[in-house]
Amino acid sequence: MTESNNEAVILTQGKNKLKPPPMYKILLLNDDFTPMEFVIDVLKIYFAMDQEQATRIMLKIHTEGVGLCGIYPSDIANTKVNQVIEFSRKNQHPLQCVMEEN
Ligand code: TYC
Repeated sequence: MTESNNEAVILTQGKNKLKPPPMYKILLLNDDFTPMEFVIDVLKIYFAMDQEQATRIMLKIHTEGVGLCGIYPSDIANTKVNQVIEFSRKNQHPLQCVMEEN
């Protein structure tokens, strides 16, 4: 057996100590100014929801104050939060999007 094959045997026999990555919830917050249709567009564009799902989540945020958009690893969650905030500010809406460890 070659040296590299011996290494492979040792590595596969060792206890696998890899933990799954920490995951982050992305939440949208309600406000009095952002149009409902704009929030639905955000959910469709950035969170791959269809019209029905996006409408249901938007109404949940509207009535309860906060709603879950998705759960992602930290780099993806960060990117999405920044994209949603940039898209909202470019359209002059105060929509708030935050992430928290799951
Ligand atoms: N409350 C807003 C309105 O009545 C709609 C809204 C829903 C805003 C969800 C933000 O995250 C939000 N136009």
